Amino acid sequence: MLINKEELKKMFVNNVQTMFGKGLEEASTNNKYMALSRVIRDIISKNWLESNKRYTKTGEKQVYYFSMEFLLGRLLDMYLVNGGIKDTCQVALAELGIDLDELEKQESDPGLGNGGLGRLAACFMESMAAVELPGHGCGIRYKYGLFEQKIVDNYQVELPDNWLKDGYAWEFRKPDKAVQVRFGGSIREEWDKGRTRFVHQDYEAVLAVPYDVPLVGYRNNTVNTLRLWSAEAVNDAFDFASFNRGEYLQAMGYQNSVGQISKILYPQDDFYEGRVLRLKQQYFFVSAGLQSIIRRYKLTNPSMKKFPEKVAVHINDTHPAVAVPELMRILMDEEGLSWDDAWAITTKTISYTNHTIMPEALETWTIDMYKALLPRIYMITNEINERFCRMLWDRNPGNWDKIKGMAIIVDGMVHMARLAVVGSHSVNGVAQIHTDILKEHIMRDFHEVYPGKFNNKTNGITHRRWLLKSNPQLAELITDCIGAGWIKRPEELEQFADFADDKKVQDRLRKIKLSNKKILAKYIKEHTGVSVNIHSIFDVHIKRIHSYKRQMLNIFHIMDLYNRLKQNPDLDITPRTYIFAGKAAPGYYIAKQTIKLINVLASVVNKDKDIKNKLKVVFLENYSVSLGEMLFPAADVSEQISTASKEASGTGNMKFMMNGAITIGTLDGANVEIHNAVGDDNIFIFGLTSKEVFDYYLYGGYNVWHLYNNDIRLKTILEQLVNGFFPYEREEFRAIYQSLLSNNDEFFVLQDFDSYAKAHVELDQRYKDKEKWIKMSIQNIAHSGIFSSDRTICQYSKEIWHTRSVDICKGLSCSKH
Ligand code: 26V
Repeated sequence: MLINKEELKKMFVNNVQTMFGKGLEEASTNNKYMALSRVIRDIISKNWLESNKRYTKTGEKQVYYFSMEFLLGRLLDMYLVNGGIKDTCQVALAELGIDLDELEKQESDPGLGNGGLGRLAACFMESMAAVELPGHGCGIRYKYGLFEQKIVDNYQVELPDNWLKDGYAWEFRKPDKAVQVRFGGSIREEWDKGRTRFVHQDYEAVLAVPYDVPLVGYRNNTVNTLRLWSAEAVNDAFDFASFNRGEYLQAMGYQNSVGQISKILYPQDDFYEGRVLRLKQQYFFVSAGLQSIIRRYKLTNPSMKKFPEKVAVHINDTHPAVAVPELMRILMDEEGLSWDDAWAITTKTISYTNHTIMPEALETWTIDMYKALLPRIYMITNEINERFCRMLWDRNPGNWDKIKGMAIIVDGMVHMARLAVVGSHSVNGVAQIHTDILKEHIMRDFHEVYPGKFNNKTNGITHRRWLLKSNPQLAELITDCIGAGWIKRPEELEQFADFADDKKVQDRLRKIKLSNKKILAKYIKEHTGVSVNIHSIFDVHIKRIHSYKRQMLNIFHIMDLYNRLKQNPDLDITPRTYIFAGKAAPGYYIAKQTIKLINVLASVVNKDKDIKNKLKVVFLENYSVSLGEMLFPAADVSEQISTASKEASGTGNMKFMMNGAITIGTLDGANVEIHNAVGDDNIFIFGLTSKEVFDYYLYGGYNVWHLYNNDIRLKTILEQLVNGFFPYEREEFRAIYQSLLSNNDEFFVLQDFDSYAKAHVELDQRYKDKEKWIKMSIQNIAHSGIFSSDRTICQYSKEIWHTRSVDICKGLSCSKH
């Protein structure tokens, strides 16, 4: 983006006056933030227009990434960095006596996602713009994002996330692009000119209004679009008519039910409940998104035949899987295509990513609900199912069990993952081990039928947000060593390994880590009151709280360390600060108890003078993208300790690595590939392998009582949960105790305890050798390039979407050329 300092100052001061009627002296920090965002908005809009024009002119294939969640994080700083105007802006403001950092903190951090899946979508958006792909997002503009978490009396308390309360600077409402979405009613069949017409009647119509957010590429003038849909009442006429008929309550009921659709993000992740509102949300944004894509396509394309050559629709997990029957509906009922033509177009257009193998996350709807809410979509889904089952019958005549295990509609339920596999041309997992598990276990039968559909795309993260923006000192060090090429070509980070033995680089890296730890320590003190030693190991475990992610294993290990320190305060361990953050789904009792246990343990450990400050435990409330940006750069150790086979990929693991933290982890998800990238010497691997886990599930042989009775450390810890060691929670923690002992420890916490503890001993010893440790850190940073989402996106583009990049400023004068 092109702007000079003086221009920027002028625009900024002018905005303060015109927007707030104030001079600079009277303006509040928020006023100034709003005024600055307006300047940036104006600059971005120019490139945005240009990008869209260029896309139309070149007619290149467009990608639409459909996702229920986009966990964007704050945007102002990313816009400045990617637009190449951060320095200009910083200096311009400084000359006006304003600190840019302070203004940036005014921006709300929209929590429009639960965790990994939503954050991945946001990283993908950033990378698509960076590699100049015409790729856009389609989702929901939730009025309330994921709840704000507070810790009160050691418990998690949920508050609404009212991220829109002061307005949102980066959205552009586009009422002229609104479309209608229809729910309920019934289908009447009419015979019309030799074919059946399906007429949807007595439906409830909802208006989907788009709010567009610009996605700015790194110094390339590309601006893509994230289109978030908001639900509104169709028009006032309905209300007036009802009022006139005295149907006030009915009219209000309609308004109310419409408002619900885009009101709130469901706060579970990896746990599915068949709520009708959730299905409504899914169909709402999918239908609106597809309608607007087709509307745009038809502006320049006379026939639907070429649709798959011009449009790729990617569905992020099964949440948007109704895209399959919805696209069929539009192509047949509105565009007049035959079933076969519509099916060919639909399957060539849609591709699907699976993000979890957890059975409790699989989406299935009861036929009754699906049919009542989406009658025409149900008919089409039924037809897809029948044709699919017939094909299966031809392959396996008489094998009902097999067909039952694969049918899209069976036993009164509609199976969305099956619909997504059958209705798409590509199904991918998000890390090699995850894809292998899909092919060999969870989707084995489907893989047999469609061997060519399945492929792997290991996740990635945008190194611009997670390194360049959030760890500017480290970014500068890397650039000083290897030049700035890595920002566009993250694979060049590899060259940083040449500096592993360079004492000056080692020393600078050590200082950078320490300075990031200092910033975090200050935040910890301010938010929890706990003073932590910045020379202790910062051991960080941040992610959603879930049994399979095994925060419990970490807690048990801390309890064991504490017990040993109580026995021997002179125990030779490096002082440790254990840092946790993460939200628990509001209805997930054990997860909430886990948070309580961490907090209670913290209060016992942190005030105990006997252990000579060797251990500190903190839980930071309200984990978010912004908090992550402070935590990853300050971590020494990254906890990635899920039960092998359960974590599809993980992306936090990549953020830590990129910031020089060392992983202690199981061979699960992308940890396996991180291990391959850095080698045995630069990571601490422990625990059961996924094969061993599967074998236990299949053949049995695991007995938690055996471990309980034979490992005194475990027996002690488990008893401490219920024997008054935590005096006020004596009865409360019995649920955790029981979940482990009565349910035979579903996630093998006890089984992996010993090898986890041993890995920590090794880690502690390695940390004592300062030089070895810093070399490990350099190796991790240097080998993190392959985990950039630029790499991931290029693979999706080449192997799934078949899209090409578009140079927005070809032939124009811009900052890139
Ligand atoms: C599932 C459900 C089920 C219904 C209720 C609401 C809801 C919301 C989200 C989800 C998705 C859970 C799947 C998920 O987040 N998977 C994570 O995806 C990451 C990106 O691929 C990956 O790194 C994590 O390992 C994986 O757990």
